[in-house]
Amino acid sequence: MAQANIVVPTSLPQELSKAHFMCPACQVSCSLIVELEGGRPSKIYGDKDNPVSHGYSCIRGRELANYSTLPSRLRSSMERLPDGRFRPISSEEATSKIAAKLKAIVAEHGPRSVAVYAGAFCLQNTLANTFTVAMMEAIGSPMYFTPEPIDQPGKPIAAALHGQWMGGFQRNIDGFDIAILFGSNPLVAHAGPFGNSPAYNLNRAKRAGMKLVVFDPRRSETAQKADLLFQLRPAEDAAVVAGLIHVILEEELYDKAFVASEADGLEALRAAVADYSPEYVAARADINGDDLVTVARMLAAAKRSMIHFGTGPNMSGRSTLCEYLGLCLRTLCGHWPRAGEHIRNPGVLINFAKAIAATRGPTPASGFGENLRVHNLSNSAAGMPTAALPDEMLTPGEGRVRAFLNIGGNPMVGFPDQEKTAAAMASLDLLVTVDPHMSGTARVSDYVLAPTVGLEAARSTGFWEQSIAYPTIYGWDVPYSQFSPALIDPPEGSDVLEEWQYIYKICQKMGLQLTLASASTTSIATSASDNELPDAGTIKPISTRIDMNHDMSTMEAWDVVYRGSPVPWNEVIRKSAAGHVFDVPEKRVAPKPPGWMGRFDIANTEMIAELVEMAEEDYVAKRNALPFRMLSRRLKDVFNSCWTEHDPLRRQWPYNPAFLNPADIQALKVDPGALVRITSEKASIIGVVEADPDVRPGCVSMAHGWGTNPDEPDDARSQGGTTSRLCDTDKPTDRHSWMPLMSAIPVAIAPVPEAADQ
Ligand SMILES: Nc1nc2c(c(=O)[nH]1)N[C@H]1C(S)=C(S)[C@@H](COP(=O)(O)OP(=O)(O)OC[C@H]3O[C@@H](n4cnc5c(=O)[nH]c(N)nc54)[C@H](O)[C@@H]3O)O[C@H]1N2
Ligand SMILES: Nc1nc2c(c(=O)[nH]1)N[C@H]1C(S)=C(S)[C@@H](COP(=O)(O)OP(=O)(O)OC[C@H]3O[C@@H](n4cnc5c(=O)[nH]c(N)nc54)[C@H](O)[C@@H]3O)O[C@H]1N2
Ligand code: SF4
Ligand SMILES: [Mo]
Repeated sequence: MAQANIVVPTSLPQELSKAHFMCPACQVSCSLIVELEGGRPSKIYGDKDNPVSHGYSCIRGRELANYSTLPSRLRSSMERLPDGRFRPISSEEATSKIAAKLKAIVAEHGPRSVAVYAGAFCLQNTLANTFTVAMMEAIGSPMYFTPEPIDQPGKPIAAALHGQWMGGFQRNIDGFDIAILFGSNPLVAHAGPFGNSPAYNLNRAKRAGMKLVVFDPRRSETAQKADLLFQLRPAEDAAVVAGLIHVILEEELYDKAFVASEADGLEALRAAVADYSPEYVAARADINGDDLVTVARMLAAAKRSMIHFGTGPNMSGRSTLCEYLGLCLRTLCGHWPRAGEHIRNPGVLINFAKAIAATRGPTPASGFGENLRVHNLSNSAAGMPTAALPDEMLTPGEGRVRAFLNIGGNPMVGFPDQEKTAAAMASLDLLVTVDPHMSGTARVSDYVLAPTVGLEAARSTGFWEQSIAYPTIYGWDVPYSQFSPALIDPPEGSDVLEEWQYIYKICQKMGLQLTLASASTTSIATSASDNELPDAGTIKPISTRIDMNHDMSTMEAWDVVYRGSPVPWNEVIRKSAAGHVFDVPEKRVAPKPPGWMGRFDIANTEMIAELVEMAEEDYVAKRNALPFRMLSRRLKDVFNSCWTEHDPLRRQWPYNPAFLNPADIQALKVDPGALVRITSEKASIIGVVEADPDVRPGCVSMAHGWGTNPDEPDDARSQGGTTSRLCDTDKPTDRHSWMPLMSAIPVAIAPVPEAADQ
């Protein structure tokens, strides 16, 4: 274990030292100060001198001090016995058994029978994800799945249909005249345009003159800071964006020169939004039509804007259409970085493609890579369609997925349609989970591999830097990087490895040859990133063939994974223990090369058809079938299903409350704290009522990631309710991603009789 970043200031008592550490507890990589007493962490807080996180931290980061020694934390791997109980198993024995089983399954059923799910704690862990991708390549299986198609799949899919701007997607946070957020709550989720330290960045942008407009059926923490808030009816976001386009076109406010030079389809788009007058949209979404016109005019008058759709609209049925219309709006306003403009972050660890003020034009949204055997699906711009993976496991025949590695994810509560996910997991010949806790998915796994956690492993900000090429999350404005060596050893007597070490061992024991692609030359594996554009000064991939006969050290793994980075990896290690802004030459957007042919398509046939169909649907009848809408949301203290078992993070609620407007609570004749049954067309769950005047009447707002598996007893008050049970993957909302409704789900709510509430 390297302890290079520990400094012992003279002012501290003996035995007490302080160290900097990059928080690995979510994707945004805050810089923390860790106080160590006798080598163990005693206190953690945000580093106020850090140039990007400015002292920000949340309770999850501060609680890392206790994370290693939580009673629920696995100190060794586990094997499930035939009677369903688990026994501890050494990492050597577990990896040997898994390797033997995987080898036999591949030999008998082919490489495609092995699938992997790179969950949140694989994707954001560069070593884990790079080794996972390399393992799948070595096996020869294309079945690599991520959470993206059940998150905001419309982003990359719409970018493919519309065309990506090679001058970059993002701009400096303080550079916007207006930010319009649809169903996104960055002050809690740290997703979307304000990066980490969201309150600091939002204030900074507001001081620089930015106006904030929020569309959310819930007056969220971010919505409370808005200059204009539209507490719209759920799932009407696409109609609202069509309305904004309608006003901008009707009032001729669009950037005529930019549209003429860069986009095709203006007249078809104009015709398709003709029905979406402010009056029609206002009635449909139950918002103020005059204010909508005001927003359209503000947007058109702005020079720079940020239009961001969070998980709310992406999960409520028209993910691709919302994102697509958002891109059309941006194109109509000409709000893309232009030639000569400063590029937000030239990159420390990541080689970003050369920025050019042009688009290559539309690219296929799906239909490439591997075909699934079900629903005529294929790989898509958002990656392999995760919502269809359970069907792929359950459908008999050649090529069926029989072995499943779940690395840092929790499909049993995260995948939509819990009943089907449970059946799919039960159908497997081998289910392996890499997780520090006995999560819902771990509890149905054959093997649970116990990883190092928190301060026990070295961490790098590379993932967050990658996000600059990617519109879901939002990197930094400056070439910042932090590398933190491991600070502590795992608790004595434990047998835990880093995720990548498990994968490496399994591959060694399977006799596989790994070739690792440098993360400095690839982008997030599933995203249609600028790096993949062949005309834009292509980045040549760097890969390293590993000598599989040697034991790789962590530092060697990092070295390989960041080979070829713009700032040499050794320099990053040397300078960035506390986080460092590197002196990287500024880059600017290059002009469009002469004779360039690519143009945006602002009238994609499929999208125009959906607009027409949406205008024709009987939205009143649709609305009235079931009275409530279940809205997806995030809770401040927990991260999806993580840390829901850790007391300090359950201090406010030991379950996921069903937030309802007080008027609805009264009409339901229940009291706050009572249990209610929430029933969708698919299933029903129990929720604990919490009054929240900020929730729009007719909506119930609930976080996912809680609750038990279908064959375990429900206990809403201590475990919460599993909202994914309400989702129905037999009713997809998108043909590319197969995502079903995961927000704005029609539900009925009824009191649970008191006798049943024990
Ligand atoms: N503290 C914390 N942070 C997290 C997470 C967490 O669990 N906890 N999860 C992480 C993950 S995996 C992700 S993907 C990001 C997500 O980050 P965000 O996309 O910002 O997610 P939320 O905070 O859930 O905000 C979604 C908002 O959408 C609203 N909404 C729901 N349905 C609709 C609709 O139909 N239309 C509109 N306009 N709004 C709607 C909800 O009321 C809610 O306020 O957050 C990440 N950060
Ligand atoms: N109904 C509904 N469903 C949803 C959503 C929704 O809003 N509503 N949101 C969707 C979204 S946006 C996402 S991203 C997915 C979340 O999808 P997942 O990535 O599948 O879910 P998490 O709950 O974040 O699971 C993380 C798991 O990692 C484990 N873990 C924590 N720390 C570590 C670590 O250091 N190493 C390893 N190996 N494991 C660790 C945790 O114990 C947990 O079991 O859920 C999706 N599902
Ligand atoms: S916001 Fe994320 S990175 Fe920052 S302290 Fe919290 S969990 Fe850690
Ligand atoms: Mo997510």
